Amino acid sequence: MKTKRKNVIAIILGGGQGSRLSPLTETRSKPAVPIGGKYRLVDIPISNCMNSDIYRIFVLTQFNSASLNAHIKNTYHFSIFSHAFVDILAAEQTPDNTRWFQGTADAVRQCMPHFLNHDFDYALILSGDQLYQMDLNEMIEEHIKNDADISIATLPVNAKDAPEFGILKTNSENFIESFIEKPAKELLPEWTSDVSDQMKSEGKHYLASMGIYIFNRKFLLDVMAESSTQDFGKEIIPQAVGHKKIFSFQYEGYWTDIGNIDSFFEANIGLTDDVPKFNLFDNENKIVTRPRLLPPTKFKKTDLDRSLISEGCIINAKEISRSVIGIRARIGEGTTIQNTYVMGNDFYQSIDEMNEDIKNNKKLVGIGERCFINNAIVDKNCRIGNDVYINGGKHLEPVSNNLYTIKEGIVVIKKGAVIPDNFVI
Ligand code: ADQ
Ligand code: ADP
Repeated sequence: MKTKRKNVIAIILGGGQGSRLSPLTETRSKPAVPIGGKYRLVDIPISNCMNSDIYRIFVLTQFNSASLNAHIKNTYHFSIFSHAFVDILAAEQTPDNTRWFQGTADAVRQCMPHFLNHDFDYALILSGDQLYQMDLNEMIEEHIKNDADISIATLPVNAKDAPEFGILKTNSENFIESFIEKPAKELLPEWTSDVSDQMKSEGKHYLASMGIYIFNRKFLLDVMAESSTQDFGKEIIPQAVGHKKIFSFQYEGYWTDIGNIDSFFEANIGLTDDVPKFNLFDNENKIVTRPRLLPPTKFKKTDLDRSLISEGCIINAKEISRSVIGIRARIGEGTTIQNTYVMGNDFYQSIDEMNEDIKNNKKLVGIGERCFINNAIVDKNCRIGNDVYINGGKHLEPVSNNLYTIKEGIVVIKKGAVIPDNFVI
C-alpha cells in the first residue's frame, strides 16, 4: 500500500556532456535518447516519480534540445487544478553566470532560484540514466522516520562493479559512517559490508550509492550556499559524512546504469528476456511516454523470436530475433535482424516520396532488403540500402566516423546515416 505523498520536489539530473552515450547524444540531449522502442530515457525517472505520487518534477539538462522539449510538452499534461508539472531547466547564461553546469551539485546550485519558487520540505535528486522501478515514497517515509539530513539509496554490488560507484559503510541503524567515491580496486578489502545472505551468495559484498538522494530543504540550502563544491559524489556526500545524519535506504531490486553504450545496449536487449528484469508489463507501475496514435504494426513473412516491436512499423523482414524495434520502423524483405536495437523513424515517407527517391537513386528511410544486422544500435531515420552486412562483436576495433561508431563491439549507426548497398561492417 502506498502512503500519502509528502511535500517533495524531484530534481532529475539529465546529464552532462553525454559523451559516454555518444553518438546517440550527438544531436540530442541525453534525456531525449530513445529507449525500449517507444520511450525516452527521461520517461524512466519521471515514471518512477509519478508511480510514487511525486508530481513536481524538474529535469536539469546541459543543453536543451527541440526533441526533449517536444517530448515533455506532448507527454506530461496535468490538470490545471493540480500543482503537477515537469519543467526542463537547461544550463543558462545569466548576467552573473556564464558557465555550463560544472557537475551535479553545480547544476542543482544554478537552478536553486527555480526550486525556491516552490514550497517543499524535501528535495529528491535522481539520476537521469538509470533503469529501475522503485517506490520512492517508501524512501521518503524512511528518511522522515529516521529524522535524516540526507538519505541515499544504496544497493549491494560485486568487486568488479564497486570501483564505478560511491561505496559506503553503515552502522547498525543504517546511518552512513564512511563513504568513498569510486575506490581503487586495491582499497576494496576495507569497504565490505554485512549484506543479506542472498547478496552474499551473489558475491555482492559492497554497498554502493545509487546516486539517488533526499535532502532536507534546510540542509540543501546550506550546502548550496557554499559555492566551492561542484559534485555530490566527489564532494558533498563525503564532506557531510561524520557530521550529518545520512541514512542508507537499502534496495535489492533490479537497477542498472544506462549511461554508456554498452550498458544501454544490454538494458535494451534485456527487455526481450523471457522474464525481463525491468518489467514493462505492470498494471501499477506504468512507464509513461508520449501517446502517438500510431497504426498497428504490419508484418509479412517474418520469423519473430523474443523481440519487442513498437507501434506503426512496416516489417517484411525474414527474421527478427532478440531485438527491440522502435516506432515507425520499416524493414525490407529477406533481412535478418539479431541482437539489435532499431530505434525506428520520426516520420513515414509517402509512396510519392519513395518513388522519387528510387528514381534519384536515393536510399529509402528504413532498412533495405536482404540485409544482415547483428549486435548493433540503429539510430532514428537511417537510410540503409540493400544487402548491407553489419556484424557487431568483440572482434571489431573501436572506431568513429560520420556514419557509425563502434564501442565495445557494438556498432551504432548514427541518426540519419545513409548506408549504401552492399556496405560491410
Ligand atoms: P556517476 O554516475 O559517475 O556517479 P555523475 O557522472 O556525476 O556521477 O552523474 C550522475 C547523474 O548526473 C547522471 O544522471 C548524469 O547524467 C547527471 N549529470 C552529470 N553531470 C551533470 C551536469 N553537469 N548537469 C546535469 N546532470 C549531470 C554517481 C555518484 C556515485 C554513485 C553513482 C550511481 O557520484 O556515488 O555511485 O552515481 O550511478
Ligand atoms: P530524436 O528522436 O532523434 O530526438 P526528434 O524528436 O528531434 O528526434 O525528432 C522527432 C520529430 O521530428 C518528430 O516529431 C517528427 O515529427 C519530426 N521530423 C523529423 N524529421 C522529419 C521529416 N523528414 N518529416 C517530417 N517530420 C520529421
